[in-house]
Amino acid sequence: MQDLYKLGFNEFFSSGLDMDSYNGFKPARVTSVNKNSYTVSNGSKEAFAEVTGKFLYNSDSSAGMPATGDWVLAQFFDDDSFAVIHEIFPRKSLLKRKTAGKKVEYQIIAANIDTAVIVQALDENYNLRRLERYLVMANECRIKPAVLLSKSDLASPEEVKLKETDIRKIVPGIKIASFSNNISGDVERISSFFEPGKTYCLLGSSGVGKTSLLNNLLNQDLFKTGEIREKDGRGKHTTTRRELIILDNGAVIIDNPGMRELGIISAETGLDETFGEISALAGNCRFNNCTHTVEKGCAVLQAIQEGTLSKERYHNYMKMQKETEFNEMSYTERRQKDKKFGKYVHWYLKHNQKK
Ligand SMILES: Nc1nc2c(ncn2[C@@H]2O[C@H](COP(=O)(O)OP(=O)(O)OP(=O)(O)O)[C@@H](O)[C@H]2O)c(=O)[nH]1
Ligand SMILES: [Mg+2]
Ligand SMILES: [Zn+2]
Repeated sequence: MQDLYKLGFNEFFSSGLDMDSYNGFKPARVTSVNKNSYTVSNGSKEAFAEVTGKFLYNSDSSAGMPATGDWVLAQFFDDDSFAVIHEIFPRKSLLKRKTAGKKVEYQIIAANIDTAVIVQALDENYNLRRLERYLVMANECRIKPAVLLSKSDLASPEEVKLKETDIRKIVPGIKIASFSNNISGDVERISSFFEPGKTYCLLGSSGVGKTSLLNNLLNQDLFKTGEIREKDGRGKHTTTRRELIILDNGAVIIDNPGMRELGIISAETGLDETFGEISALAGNCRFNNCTHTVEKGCAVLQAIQEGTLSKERYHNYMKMQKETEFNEMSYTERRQKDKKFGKYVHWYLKHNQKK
């Protein structure tokens, strides 16, 4: 059990499932998810794992299946080298995003994350508007965000300071660290960013140096990193699956494939939290149903005019607001259609089984 606590297990999880009724089953943490299989760890050893048929039969969405970072109850075989997953412990948090492309569906990123670490490189990749998008996602999932700025070797110390200050302006009090993977010993300097017993998820575009950071933290080239494309300076999506790794100091990190786009579905809380000052201003608009676009007496527009709210931030807010409204609508429609179909299947089975 000691090893499990090292992996982040705690009373929150152990009190969520009556473990006595699972005689002989043991808790383990999902370290990676493959097409039809998983790897799980008991803190000292990794095992190949599969789910029971019950999972495949019962789960109507990907949220019902184990995700990287999940705590599960499993039955171990063959000297703990193979496991069958029977239950998922109640989750402390679930990080999800809209799937890439036109489909309005959620994709599970990882479970039981304490901090979502948004990684941006201090080159053209640095972008406050994209940062806000990641913040909305983290806040919507009620996961604390933090920021890591990589490739500090490509910017002057003054520039790094300035960028950190700009981020603090939009998210007061957020934890930020800047570092370079290319300066020897620099990653060591920021290693206390990752606290023992906590689980971190590295998020950001392809090529910002997430995996390089992980390798540096582990002090070995364990995972593949990729060259940047000459043409546009972007990464090549070197990391292809989420992977949970435990550092020597006891912090747990999940590396992720770089994200191309970050759409959002229904993110009212996330937007309110990320754009707190805009929500507060909206309360002062003359009309209750103010759209903050053309109305007289709009406190949001007034703030832009007075220069206390930046136009770029306002536009980003409005854009995401529209996007979430649109996606929310199609998502609800889809769910309703799926539900109707589910009911039909149920009815059909009931009426045709006895024949
Ligand atoms: N100059 C500079 N280059 C870096 C730094 N960190 C990483 N790189 C380079 O950036 C490229 C991409 O690094 P990766 O660690 O593979 O990036 P990633 O974020 O894991 O990318 P994906 O796995 O595709 O999401 C590699 O060529 C690294 O050598 C840094 O701090 N400074
Ligand atoms: Mg990578
Ligand atoms: Zn208004």
